[in-house]
Amino acid sequence: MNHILPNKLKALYALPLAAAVLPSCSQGGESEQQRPNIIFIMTDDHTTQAMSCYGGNLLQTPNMDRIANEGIRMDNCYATNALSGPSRACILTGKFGHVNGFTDNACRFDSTQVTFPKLLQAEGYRTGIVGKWHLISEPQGFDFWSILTGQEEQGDYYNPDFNENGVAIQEKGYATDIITDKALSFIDEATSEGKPYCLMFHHKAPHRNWMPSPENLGIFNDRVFPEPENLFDDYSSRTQAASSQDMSIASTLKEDWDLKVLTREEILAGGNRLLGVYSRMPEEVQHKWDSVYAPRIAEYRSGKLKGKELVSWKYQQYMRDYLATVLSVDQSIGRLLEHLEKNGTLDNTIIVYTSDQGFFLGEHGWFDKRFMYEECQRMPLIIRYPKAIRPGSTSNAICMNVDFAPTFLDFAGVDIPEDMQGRSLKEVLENEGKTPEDWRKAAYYHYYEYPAEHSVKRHYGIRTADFKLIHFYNDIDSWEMYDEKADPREMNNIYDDPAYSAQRERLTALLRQIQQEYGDTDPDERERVLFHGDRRFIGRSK
Ligand code: SGN
Ligand code: CA
Repeated sequence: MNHILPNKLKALYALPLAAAVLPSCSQGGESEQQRPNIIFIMTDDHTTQAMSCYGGNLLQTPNMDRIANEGIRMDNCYATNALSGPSRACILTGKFGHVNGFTDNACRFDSTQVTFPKLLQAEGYRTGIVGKWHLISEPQGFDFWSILTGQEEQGDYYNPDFNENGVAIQEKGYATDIITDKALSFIDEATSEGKPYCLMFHHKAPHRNWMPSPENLGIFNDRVFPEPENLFDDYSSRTQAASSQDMSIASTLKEDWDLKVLTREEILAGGNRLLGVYSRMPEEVQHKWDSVYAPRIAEYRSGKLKGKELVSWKYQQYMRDYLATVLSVDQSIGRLLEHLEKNGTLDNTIIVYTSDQGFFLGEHGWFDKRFMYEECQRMPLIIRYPKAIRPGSTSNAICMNVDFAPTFLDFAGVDIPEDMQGRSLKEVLENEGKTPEDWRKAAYYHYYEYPAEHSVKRHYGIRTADFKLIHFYNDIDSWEMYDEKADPREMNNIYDDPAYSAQRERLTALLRQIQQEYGDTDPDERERVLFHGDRRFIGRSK
């Protein structure tokens, strides 16, 4: 019925419909005709293994868990390309990278494209983005933006620089706190105007090089985290793509940047990458930093750590820093929820928490992402909106980051452009996570950034409920296939296993069909043409 109603009428219709489905969830006192606010929280590189609501045993994330417990946890949400810029471009446009033109981090986003914030803005929403943007061109479709700049737009953890509606500014403090302050003041302004709003609330954390806040510096230094059972993976049965990457805990983590085993004197002497970020910290924080990292430096230099023991040790240091930055994000979400509760708008706000992609926390011996393996292809996705979502729901529906744009438009009662390639999740969310009959059977993936940092070969593939099929191409031509139920850690490549030949044929046919459907049929050829995306570093192409 929705598609024959004009937008405004649809918006009015949407809520009573949801309320009819979930009578116990409707909120007394608030106007049922109010269009929902949308707060889209996205972190950078936060993975489900580091969220207690996804069963992770590394740390507690009570505020994220609250969103999941009072809303829905999506268990099969996938990035279409596990890299920041590409994921963000898919989210804004509802289209895959080969269509929106942003295929790797060397691209510049064509901001003249239709995006969901532009459409919401045109329908009376106040729109804002705070934090990481990473798409290089200036944001369009936002009434307010304050986006991180520097280090090729990754921004800084301490005293970060921003582009705020076109003006360069530097803020004092810790990025996660500052971005939260900006989010809350946007919310206050929009709320006082009485307009519905859409806020993209995008943290830098927990991106490399994992610098904790002053309060959380060293907070996990007494903890020993469980190692993933495949920390010492030997890649047997996998293709050369797995063994030729450069993202291992054993050898890729840098002493200065990642492990932080430099003394103050060494940092200040220069010739290291820490100097730039260390000198942004106030002196008292530098001193806390020095004392927190001193025992680590001593241990590292004791000469006692060798071989596997050294790798295990590096894993612990990596976890301590990464998880400490996650803790600040969880605290930020706590602040947000409390703020909305106090101003009375919590239940009329769709709160989404996700990350641009997942991340390896030592699985296969790695950090970083990029591969179409489960840990980083999977995105966390939890959503709270009691007017439509029954608290405590979970869902196995296969969704992708291209679904977010149509979902937000749908909830706002705004027409979804026909050329958006994702599908609205509204129906799934309103039905306690049940997968509709005609839902897609697979998530599509395509990674392009090679040759480049971390040396992950170009590849594409599909993930169904039970299997994964991957084709690595460009300077290799090799396939991997996994039985996800029998082998969730993806250790056993069954592509050439005769017992799976029927499934292999079926999956290959499905992959080709999906590529036809999405118009992604000739990856090598398309790479030469470079469509309407504008690249900054030509060197990263062929
Ligand atoms: C930086 C990091 C990489 C990371 C990319 C992309 N290197 O270049 O480890 O893969 O960002 O990350 S660093 O030495 O500068 O820390 S993304 O999330 O933005 O795609
Ligand atoms: Ca990222």
